[in-house]
Amino acid sequence: MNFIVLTIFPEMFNPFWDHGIVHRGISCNKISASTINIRDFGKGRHRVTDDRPYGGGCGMVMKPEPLAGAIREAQKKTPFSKTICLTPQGRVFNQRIAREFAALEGLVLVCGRYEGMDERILHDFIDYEISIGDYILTGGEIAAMVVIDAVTRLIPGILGGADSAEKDSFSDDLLEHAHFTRPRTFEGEAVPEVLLSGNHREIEKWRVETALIRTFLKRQDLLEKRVLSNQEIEILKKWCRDIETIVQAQSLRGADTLSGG
Ligand code: 9D3
Repeated sequence: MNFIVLTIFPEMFNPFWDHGIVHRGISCNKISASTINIRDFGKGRHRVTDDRPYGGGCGMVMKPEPLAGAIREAQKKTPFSKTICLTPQGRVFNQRIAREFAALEGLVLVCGRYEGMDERILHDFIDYEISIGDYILTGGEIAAMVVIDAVTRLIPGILGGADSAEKDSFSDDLLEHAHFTRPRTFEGEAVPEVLLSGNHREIEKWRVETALIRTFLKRQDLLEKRVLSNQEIEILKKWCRDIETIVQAQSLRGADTLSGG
C-alpha cells in the first residue's frame, strides 16, 4: 500500500510516519508513505496556493493549478492509486470504507485547507470525497491520518494474527466485551470471578453476554442494525423474560396494597 499525502503542512506528518502502526508498516515494507507539498506547485515568489472566492464572501479557496500539479505528480508516482479528498462534504468514513481502501494499490490523500478547494479539482481529479464525521476541523490533515491509521491496521502482516477476528465484518457492529488485567483487585473492585475460573466455555459465554449488554447500554443504534446470531437472540430473549418477571412482580405488589394503588 502506498500513501501519498498532498498538503500545505507536510511537517505535520513527520511524527505520524515515525510512530506506531504506520512506522511498523513502513519498516517491514508493507506500506510506503510520503508527502507532497502543494505549495511547491504554487506560482510566484510566494508560491500562492489560495485566492479569494468568485462571487464574494469571506474566507479563501485553494487554487486549482497547484492542486492539479501536486495530484499529477502523485499519480505519476503511483499510477494505480485512487485519489481521495478529505473534505467535510464527503461520505462519512467507516470500517467498510477502510476495508475497501485496504484492498487498493495505493491512496493519494488530498488535504483541504481554508474554506475548501476549487470545485473543478473535485470534478476532474478526485475519485472519492471523504469526511471523518460531523464536526468542524480546520483542515484535512488530521482526517488523512485517521484514514491512514484505520487502513494500515487492516493490511495483512502488520498487526499480527491476534486481531484477525476484528477484520471480520460480523464484529464491526458490536462493542467488545469488557477487559481486565492484573491486579486481581484494584481500588476495591475485583475482576469478575468467571475470568479466573479457567472455564473457557463459561468465559466465552460471559464475553458474548457482556458485549451485548455494553452495546445495548451504550450504542443501541448498532444493535438495531445488527444481524443477530442465534446465541445473541437467546441472550436477549432471556433478558426479556427476566425483565418481564420483574415487571410482573411489580404489578402483583401493587394489587396487594391496601390503598389499591
Ligand atoms: C463556512 C463553513 N466552513 C467553515 C466553518 C466550512 C468548512 C470548510 C473547511 C468546514 C471545515 C473545513 C475544514 N475541514 C476539513 O478539511 C475536513 C473535515 C472536517 O471539517 N470534518 C470532518 N471531516 C473532515 S475531512 C476534512
